[in-house]
Amino acid sequence: MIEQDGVGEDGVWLNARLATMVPGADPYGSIEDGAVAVLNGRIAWVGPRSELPRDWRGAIQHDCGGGWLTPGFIDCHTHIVHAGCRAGEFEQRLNGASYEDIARAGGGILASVRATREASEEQLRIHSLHRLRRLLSEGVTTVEIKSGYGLDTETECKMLRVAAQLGEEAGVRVFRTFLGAHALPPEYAGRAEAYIDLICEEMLPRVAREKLADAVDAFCERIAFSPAQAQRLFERARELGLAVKLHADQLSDLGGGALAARAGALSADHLEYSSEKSLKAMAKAGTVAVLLPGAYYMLRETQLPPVELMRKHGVAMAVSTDCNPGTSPCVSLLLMLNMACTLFRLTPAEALAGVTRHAAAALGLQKVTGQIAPGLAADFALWDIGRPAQLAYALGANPCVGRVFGGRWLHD
Ligand code: DI6
Ligand code: FE
Repeated sequence: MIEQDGVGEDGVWLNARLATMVPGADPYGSIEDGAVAVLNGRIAWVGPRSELPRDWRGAIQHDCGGGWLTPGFIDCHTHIVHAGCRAGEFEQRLNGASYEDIARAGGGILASVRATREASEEQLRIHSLHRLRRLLSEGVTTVEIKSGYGLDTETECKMLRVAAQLGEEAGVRVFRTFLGAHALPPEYAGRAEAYIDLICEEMLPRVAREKLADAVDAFCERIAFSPAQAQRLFERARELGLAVKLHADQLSDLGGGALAARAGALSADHLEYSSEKSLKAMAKAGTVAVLLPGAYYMLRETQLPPVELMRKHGVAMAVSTDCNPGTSPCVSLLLMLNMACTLFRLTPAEALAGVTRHAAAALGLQKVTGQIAPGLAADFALWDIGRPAQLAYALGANPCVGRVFGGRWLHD
């Protein structure tokens, strides 16, 4: 994990209404006129201001101006590091071509692979930083970044190094995921097993040795890799001590949710076509469902993810941008909150939990961030809003007044 070292001053955050997102009777974990005491970049105490312990009364005070303070947002599924633009494919799709047609004709992910291989590390960093800054301006303090537009050892490593540099530069915690099994590279056309061998024998050991990633992901789909191939990768990832995640059941039901659960995955993502059996297995394994309404919207998908069944079985739901050049060219987590509610029928409180507490769990970071609770990082977003539901309600507004990362104010 790439943690910025900038620990801010110790002090107390006052004159705020808190949406702590701590589970309990109130879905936002609200505290009116709250106070948060911060020591060494971590939350030491949270509660109503009137109950602030005496020892904190002389500490440095940060005035939140009566706004709402939430946990810093977490975007737990992005492909934000990439080169090139695929607006041309968007036009083709509007003229009737499907995502799968374009992929089979050598476009889609492979178009981004060509551009990303050609880009220098510096070019890749600059383009990605531009997108990342926009994402962060909406209160994001943790972001997951995947590789997967290299599909050769050098370019995959280049992407993961850029992801680390971005974390150091932009005031954000970066969780890195190796997604070498995103698509079959042209050099391996017709030889998927040989490519999986390359990943298991060369790419993954190097990624682990150079500590370039925290987790391993795969695209398990008819146009990508089979469940058996994903399973092989997961076994190797586990041997190397890496967590696993899966792009599952986005375009068809290949039992990806159940496969992820069997592997003890942190999350299974997309899930439009998941069966009830998969969801039950995920609930049992504690595998988080990451919902990606941007991709659903852009592909004009009509199969809704089975949200009601997720609720019924107690599968935690996270919400993310899936920021990628093909199916979700999106750098707004606030827009995803709205779409999670309007398209998928989440409540605004469920959507907010999806970019805080549950997004943290999707990265295995529930003991680090995602709630305003003692012991967790002092990662907050401050909002000029009257009630938390406004975060999911407004379209194209950004009421974020500032971010606090590890106890330090960042006015982007
Ligand atoms: N599913 C997605 O939605 C993205 N990757 C994936 O496995 C799409 C990536 C792209 O089209 O570039
Ligand atoms: Fe994705």
